[in-house]
Amino acid sequence: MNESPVSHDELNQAGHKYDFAAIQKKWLPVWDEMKPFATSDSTDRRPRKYVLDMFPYPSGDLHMGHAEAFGFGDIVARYWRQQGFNVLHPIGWDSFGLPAENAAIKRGVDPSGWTYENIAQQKNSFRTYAPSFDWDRELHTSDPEYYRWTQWLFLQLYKKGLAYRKDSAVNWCPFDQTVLANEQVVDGRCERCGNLVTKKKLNQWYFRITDYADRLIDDLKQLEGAWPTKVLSMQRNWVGRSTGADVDFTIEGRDGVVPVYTTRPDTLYGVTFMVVAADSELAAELVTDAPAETQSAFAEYLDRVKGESDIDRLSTDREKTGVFLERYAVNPINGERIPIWASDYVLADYGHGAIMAVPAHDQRDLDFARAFDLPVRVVVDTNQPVTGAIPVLIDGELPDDLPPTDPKVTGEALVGPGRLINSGPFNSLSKNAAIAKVTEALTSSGFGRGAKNYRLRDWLISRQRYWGTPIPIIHCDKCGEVPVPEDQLPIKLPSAEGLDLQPKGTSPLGAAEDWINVSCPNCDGPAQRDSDTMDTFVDSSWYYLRYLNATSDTVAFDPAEAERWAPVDQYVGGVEHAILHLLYSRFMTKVLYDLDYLTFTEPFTSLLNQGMVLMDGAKMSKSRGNLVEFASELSLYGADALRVTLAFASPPEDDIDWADVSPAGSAKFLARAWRVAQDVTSAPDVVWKKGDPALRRVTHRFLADAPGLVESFKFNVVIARLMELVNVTRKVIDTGAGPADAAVREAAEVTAVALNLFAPYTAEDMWEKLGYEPTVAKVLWRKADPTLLVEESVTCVVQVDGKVRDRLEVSPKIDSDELEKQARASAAVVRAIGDREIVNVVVRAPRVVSIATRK
Ligand code: ANZ
Ligand code: ZN
Repeated sequence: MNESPVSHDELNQAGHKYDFAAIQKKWLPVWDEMKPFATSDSTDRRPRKYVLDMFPYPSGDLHMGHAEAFGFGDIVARYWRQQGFNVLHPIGWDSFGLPAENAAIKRGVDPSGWTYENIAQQKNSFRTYAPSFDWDRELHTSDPEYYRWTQWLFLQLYKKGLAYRKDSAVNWCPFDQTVLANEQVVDGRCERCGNLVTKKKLNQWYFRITDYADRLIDDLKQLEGAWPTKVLSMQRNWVGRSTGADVDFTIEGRDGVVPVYTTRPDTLYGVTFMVVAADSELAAELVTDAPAETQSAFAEYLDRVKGESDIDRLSTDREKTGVFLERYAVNPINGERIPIWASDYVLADYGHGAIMAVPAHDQRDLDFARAFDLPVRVVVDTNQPVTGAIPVLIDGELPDDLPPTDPKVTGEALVGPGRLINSGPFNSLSKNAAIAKVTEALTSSGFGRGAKNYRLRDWLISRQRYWGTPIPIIHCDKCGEVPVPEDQLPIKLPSAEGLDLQPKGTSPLGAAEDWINVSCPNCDGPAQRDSDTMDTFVDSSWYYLRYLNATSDTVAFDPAEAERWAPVDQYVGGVEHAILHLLYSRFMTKVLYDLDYLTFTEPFTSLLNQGMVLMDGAKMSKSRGNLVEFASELSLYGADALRVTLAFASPPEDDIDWADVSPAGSAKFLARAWRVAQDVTSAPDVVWKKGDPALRRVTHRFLADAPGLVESFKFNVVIARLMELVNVTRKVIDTGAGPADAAVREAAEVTAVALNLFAPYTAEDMWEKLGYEPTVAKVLWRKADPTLLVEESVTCVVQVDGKVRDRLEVSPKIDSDELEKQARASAAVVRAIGDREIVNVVVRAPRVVSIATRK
């Protein structure tokens, strides 16, 4: 940070002091009047850009994290306007959700009142912070004008068979008394309140996102290079596509087959036991004929397993537990008889809930085998090289001096590449070749087939809480589920007055008798509304489209507008949304594409994840006592200094420690820049060309470099360069050609236009001082003059035998070798030398090269 003090002069000229509060007060009403960022003019022919910040959740006032994210988004939005684009940069509120409801219960107030008061406060802070929003498109997801269309969207999915209800064991938070999506369970605990999550069987609404699993992975290709690599892989892992084979095992004394899913069909000869999920139906069935002792051991075990989270169950560094079911399966490939165990490390709802255990090559199976002393058989020799020719077997063994490592002894499963052994006709094939060959053999013999599996589950969208979008379904005894006719939308939330919002496992809406009891749209008989509300991730899965027609009461959004503006060119927000929000928006976009409402399949073309704002190395929080309040920083330093500080602190992806930055230093820099504009004495029509050439070169270098830097999000570098420009300008004013020099005006104007990206108030005030009308936000970026970008050059004379044959324009810093090379390469020089031999070359860089030849 530039810590040089504000000059004496600057501070002492009464009435001419840089006063951020006065400047803010002066320009806010002007901008309110002008609406410089409105995008309502449909005849505007400029090319378009859509710049979007993840909309805030109104839980209180804005915080420093908002200041950072919205500051960065605003730099991008303002930048594209200067580059001649019509930029859509809207704002709204993600205003439904549990925190509002919990806060409302705690304070005994209405969730709606609480929410809209917070919004008013945030809006007020935003006004001062002055991001370049088009306020005419403001939306709140909790307005009936918005959620009417969320309900419409639900109905479109319902009609397509993508919204359905089923009974299932769901994640249940006993504290919040609500269902949680898998995504909302972190380390077995509720993402919101941190309490342990349990399982509960409930009838719930789902969106069939698993139908889109392949596309959710494959379409990530469109985003490579434009989304952070980390987010791309988080998306990929969340969907978790795995490829392998299903193998059909039979069970002694039981009809039919039990398929198991494996990613390693090449290890089929190494199967030494089978494991079924303890909480699967198959386990319950198999144990029924077992001795009473086994049955009670199993029942006890099952009780324990029911309280465990999937994450714990899959963990590799956990002691293995299980119960032998006294039953045997038969391996279809070699007829071998293997014992069947029940354990928690196999999940009931992945693959088929049963596995073929290959302890030699799977760590969890090995841990289990070692715990219960089950056999381990190596079938892939990982000491064998897999490249080169296939080795010839000697006595049925690979010709290897190094015997295969024994995992039963080492405790480490052999998971790497190698060649097959102990595997009948597949011996000596490489692991990868064997995976293909065994799958083929299974398919042709009818014992199995290639298969895929996904970690992704359908999206559980129903919540038993009040403050959300009501699900537009009516339940009729006669007709069953009846969708609410679209012309009856919105189904408005009843007033919270008189409703008990305390969580108790059923939706509070069920008690709103006047609301819940309706007549069936189909048969007119008595019926009831669905009392659940939707997960707020449904609201935010499509909001980027609603901005396009935020006030329409005839459509959710107009496909023609979507064609014009969408997809979003630049999305800005926190990495905490790297999985869910992005996954759901991507899903909804694909659904709307399939329904012919959209012509693109990915909603956000480019993504910027800002880092966090820390204090003293830790995440800010009230309880930790290191909370820096946005409101107090804003009144201490002003919006511009805050914005500059955040942009200057580091590259935007990195965390910022507020203890290490200097908003006061930023304010000083802004005062210096502002003072330069104040000092300019030339008129706007002064001829720049006549200005100080050195200053002009710095100005134009900046003009040339800044766009690329902004586009690669190097905001901190742009500010550093701007500081340099201001310093050089100041020198010319104070000790050089003086304030009347044309180059000083040019530099001041370029500074104002560039500062519009980071410090809009200061920029606007400078622009006025330079003699222009508002607003500087609409001024286009100037093109750098290429003649000012080349380094200064000198003329080098090249002589051959005393005669000047060429003149080269070269850098004054050129070295002798390079200069000689250039001289010898000159066509005129080559011609002058002809086929004579060079006997001497004298180089005096950078001015002269003299070549002598033998005559
Ligand atoms: C035999 C085998 C041998 C396996 C080997 C792995 C290595 P992903 O990649 O996650 O799809 N598996 C299958 N169903 C399971 C379930 N319901 N719960 C827990 N584990 C299950 O992993 C697939 C592998 O995980 C499968 O391949 C299976 O173990 C196990 F050397 O089969 B494998
Ligand atoms: Zn009916």
